[in-house]
Amino acid sequence: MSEIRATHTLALAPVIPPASTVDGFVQEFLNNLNFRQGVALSSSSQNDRYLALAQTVRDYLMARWLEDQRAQFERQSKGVCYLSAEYLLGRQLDNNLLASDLGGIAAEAMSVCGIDLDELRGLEVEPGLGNGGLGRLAACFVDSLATMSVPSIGYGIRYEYGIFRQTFVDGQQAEQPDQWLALGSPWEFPHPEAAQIVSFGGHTERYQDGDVERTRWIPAWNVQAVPYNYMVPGYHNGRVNTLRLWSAVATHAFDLRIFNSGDYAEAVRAQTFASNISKVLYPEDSTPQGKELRLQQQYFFVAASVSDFLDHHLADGFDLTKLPDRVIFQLNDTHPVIAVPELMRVLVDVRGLEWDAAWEITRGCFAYTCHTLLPEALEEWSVDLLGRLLPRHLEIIYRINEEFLAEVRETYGDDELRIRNMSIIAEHPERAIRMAYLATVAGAKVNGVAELHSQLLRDKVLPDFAAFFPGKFTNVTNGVTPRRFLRLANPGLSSLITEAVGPGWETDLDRLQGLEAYADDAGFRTAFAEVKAQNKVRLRHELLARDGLVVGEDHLMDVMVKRLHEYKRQMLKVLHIVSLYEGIASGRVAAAEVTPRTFIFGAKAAPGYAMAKRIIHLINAVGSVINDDPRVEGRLKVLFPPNYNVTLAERVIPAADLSEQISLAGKEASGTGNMKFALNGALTIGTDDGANVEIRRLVGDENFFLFGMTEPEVEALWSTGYRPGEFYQADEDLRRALDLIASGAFSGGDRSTFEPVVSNLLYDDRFMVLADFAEYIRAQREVDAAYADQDAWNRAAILNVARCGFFSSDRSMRDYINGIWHTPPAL
Ligand code: GPQ
Repeated sequence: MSEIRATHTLALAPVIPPASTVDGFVQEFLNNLNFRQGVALSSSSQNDRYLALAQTVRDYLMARWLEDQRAQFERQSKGVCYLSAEYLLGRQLDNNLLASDLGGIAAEAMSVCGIDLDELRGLEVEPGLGNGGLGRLAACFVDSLATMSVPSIGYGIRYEYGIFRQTFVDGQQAEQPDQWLALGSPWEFPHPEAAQIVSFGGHTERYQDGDVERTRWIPAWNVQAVPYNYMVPGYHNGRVNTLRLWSAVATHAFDLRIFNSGDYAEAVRAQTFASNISKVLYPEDSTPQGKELRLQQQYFFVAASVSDFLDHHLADGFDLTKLPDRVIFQLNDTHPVIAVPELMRVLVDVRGLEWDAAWEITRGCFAYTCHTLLPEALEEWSVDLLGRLLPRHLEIIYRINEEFLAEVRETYGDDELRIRNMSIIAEHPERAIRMAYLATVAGAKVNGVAELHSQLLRDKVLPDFAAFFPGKFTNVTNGVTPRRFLRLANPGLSSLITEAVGPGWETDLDRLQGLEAYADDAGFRTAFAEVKAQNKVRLRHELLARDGLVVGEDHLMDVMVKRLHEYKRQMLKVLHIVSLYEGIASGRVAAAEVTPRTFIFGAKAAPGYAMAKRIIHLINAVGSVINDDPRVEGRLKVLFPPNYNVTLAERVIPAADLSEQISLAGKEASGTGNMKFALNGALTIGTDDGANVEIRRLVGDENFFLFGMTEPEVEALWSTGYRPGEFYQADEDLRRALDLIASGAFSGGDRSTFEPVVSNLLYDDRFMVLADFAEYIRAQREVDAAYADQDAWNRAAILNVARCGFFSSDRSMRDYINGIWHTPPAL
């Protein structure tokens, strides 16, 4: 009795946050430093102080977090489970200080203790649990969901090593392990008591359960999934949502059995084997990796997440047929799609539902977001591999496919070609599961990530499905969180915005429209230019301290930061730079006539992507020649700080004048960097691709430098046979630039170093760099001309900011909520 009473009393005990005063903060900080870190202030290291500070911020958020978890359970209202293999979070300290409105108090408290808050900020190693846009989008979305008080959980993997740390050795990319956990993360809360068992391998068997025949899976091995919770605080709304990332460890049973048998080495091997599952993030972006371990990772985290939700979030006696009214599992690309047969397995094999009822539930519980148009990036798993690893799931997928194709037959008759095209199982080159098709068949909705992308997805990638499932396909244009990418990254511009339009724009970004009027205010334009100049100075200091790189003074800051991929066309940018350089170096152009520019690149290449790594090498090689050539001194600078990540993005983007968004039309699903630049007052030079289309429509043609073929033009050129050599022959500037690279001018006279890059462009050029070169150069000349009139440039930049409120991820969330999820905020 006393035990029950005690628990009951404790359950009612309020969680009391520390006092929101400088004194309260200091007290809590010292407590954490002394009693958790176990050090005195006088003898504490900077890392001790960082950890104690982080713990203090956590303490303030804790009461709200616990309360929100309790309230979410009690309400049982419909919520979102966002399933994503990646979350590219960026640093937490600043974000959490901002969200909880403790920035001012913390700064004062630290100074009372004789500590420089900025220095502590710099110690945090960002959790880089994602590759690029897809992972960063997930991080923006959970931020917005918390800020909008939407009941939601983000589920993912706690990789022990996130995206590799990039260094350059002789200009070439080298990859170092990302030891983000080396000094411990103060932001995570392990919950071993809530571990889930995830099974693999083995076989299935039928058995008689009364008068029904059922199937059970007899797995061969399993691992424990241990959840780690992370706080996701909403902005100034007192909400704290949860991000729950899974870590793999060997199961106790497995362990004990082997330990008891006396085989210590085998037991340790089992441990290692299990923990391998969450060991490292695959550094691939927009290309699938057909690796067994990757499928293990995918199944590992979705199986744990689905069970976690069913076991811990549903009220006792919950009627599972009502599940679609209680939860929507959003599939962030195909990586979590194995959750579909997993939910079917749990409902049918474990919970004993009939197949049809289970399928009805499942179809109501999933929605799928596609993030690509590259056919080679659509995941497929060989039947052989999937069947070995997840035999029961393969059976379930076969049955889903069989029933789906029967429906297709009902509609179209025995149209075998169509049936083969729509089958979830591909037959060539090997039998494989098309994960995007499975997601499309199961999902209540399927969305692309920008208008053009969604249209091409419907018309080009999945046209048969769009015809068969009218109403299933929809668009949600991506967005970015204005808290991190404007308020935190650009305090100068943020203050200016607040002065102009008043407070509150951080959660209602359409209010940026109020800046429109200020574009014509000369005083405002001056203040705006001053902020941009200060941001450049800040970047200058940062790059000097971080990498010893020197940004040109009073230069146009021309920035291309994103993953290195041929379709994104960093090569086009390189050719522009080489062309400018060649003009000066050959004496045909006077250096004084060239607009002084600093080109900044940031890009990681997938370690196995040879061409991407050659392009990185080339950029560095071009940079070292140009930066050392006295003939261009003061006019051109090429900087490539290594290890571009969220932290660096927050410095670079606010300093940019020109945003390079130059993918081949029809290849970039959306882009989100493009939105961040425009919101920070950079002008875009871009193709008619991804969300560029919407940016240009909103900011106006006159405030955007458009160039290049449209998607239909690209298609037309392909179908008539694209011969890049003809463009080379026809364009003298292009010839000179390519010839200079081929001559070995950037490789110490060695013509072989960049020969593969040059040949690739001349004889293959899948992404039509040469075809768009002339237009790109033309547009860059327009940039130069526009930049010459600083006042007009600033006006255009202000209009970019004023007109891009649409690109808040809060708006994306509203679109998902209204069109797909139907999960109202819990206010
Ligand atoms: N994206 Cl398929 C990734 O970052 N990784 C991937 O594996 C795939 C897509 C990006 C995509 O290239 C960008 O255009 C999008 O803006 C981004 O996803 C978010 O939707």
